[in-house]
Amino acid sequence: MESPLPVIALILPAYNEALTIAATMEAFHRALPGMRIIVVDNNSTDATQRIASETLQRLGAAGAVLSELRQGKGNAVRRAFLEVEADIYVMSDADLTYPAARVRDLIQPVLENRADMVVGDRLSGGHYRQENKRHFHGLGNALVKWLVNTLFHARLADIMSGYRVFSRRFVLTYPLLIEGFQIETDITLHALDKRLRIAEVPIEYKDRPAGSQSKLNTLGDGARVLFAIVQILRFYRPLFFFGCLGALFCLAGLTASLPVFDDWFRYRYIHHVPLAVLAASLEIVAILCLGIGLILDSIAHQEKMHFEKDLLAATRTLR
Ligand SMILES: Nc1nc2c(ncn2[C@@H]2O[C@H](COP(=O)(O)OP(=O)(O)O)[C@@H](O)[C@H]2O)c(=O)[nH]1
Ligand SMILES: [Mg+2]
Repeated sequence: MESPLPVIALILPAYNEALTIAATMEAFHRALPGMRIIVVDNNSTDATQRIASETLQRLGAAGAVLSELRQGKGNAVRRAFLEVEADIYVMSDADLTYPAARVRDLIQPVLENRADMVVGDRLSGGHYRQENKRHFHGLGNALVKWLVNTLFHARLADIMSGYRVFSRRFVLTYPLLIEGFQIETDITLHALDKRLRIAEVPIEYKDRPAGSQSKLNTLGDGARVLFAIVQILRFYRPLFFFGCLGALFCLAGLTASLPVFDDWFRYRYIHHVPLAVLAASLEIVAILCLGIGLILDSIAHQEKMHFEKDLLAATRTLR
């Protein structure tokens, strides 16, 4: 008996994309007519929702327009993951920046069970650098990418692409806690940390068409990148993170203790009493940091054990 055709669902989170939503849906429908199209609208103040519903009808495509009240791309994708049953999930922006025509190339590795997640890589072809007008944005991304690749001994080209394909197993075992925009990085980190297979497919990337606005603000980017780095280290390398913090406190404590030791060796008496108290306190904080790092490290280890068990269970029920 031939196995039934896999159900493929396209998830398009959309917030105020009236200008581009219809063209995006059409392009994907043309590329793969059997695909279900799920648009997750998120309190758009323009006609996104109406246009999406009309387009869905006009194309005669299976799918739905969901409306998620909690704002944020992460919340929208979560809603789709919770509500939509499929064998393969495709995620893309609703802004015409990603090439819909390449969707078959992205699906193929998952279809052939060569990957659990496929990422449309905008960077290898050089298109993103040409098209993306926000340069600081690029610099911050490069820094986070370097950190992620170094921590996980990986060589990923694009960790923040919004064009991705997931296997059903991936979606069923990914705990989506992110509400907003860091969702792409979070998914990549999850895949690396849990040793899921990632395949990258170089794609072309176009800037948004004139008049269409990105929902990312570049102003807060520096802070956002720094925050992202701290979060990554805190969650994925807690011993390293708190160990470094501890080392800093230890060093500060030693520096504060120099005059104290000097007193002791010269006069056999301590004149710098406040400094002595400060030094001792800093060393206690240093030890605390190390202890916190050790505890979190073993919690992370246990989490991984639980995940591996869930993964096995999910895999067994999938068959
Ligand atoms: N549902 C929903 N979609 C969002 C939200 N913010 C952004 N998006 C969508 O997520 C996609 C990526 O956002 P975009 O502004 O293009 O980010 P960029 O590609 O990094 O510039 C687009 O399709 C947006 O419409 C949101 O709060 N809710
Ligand atoms: Mg976009």
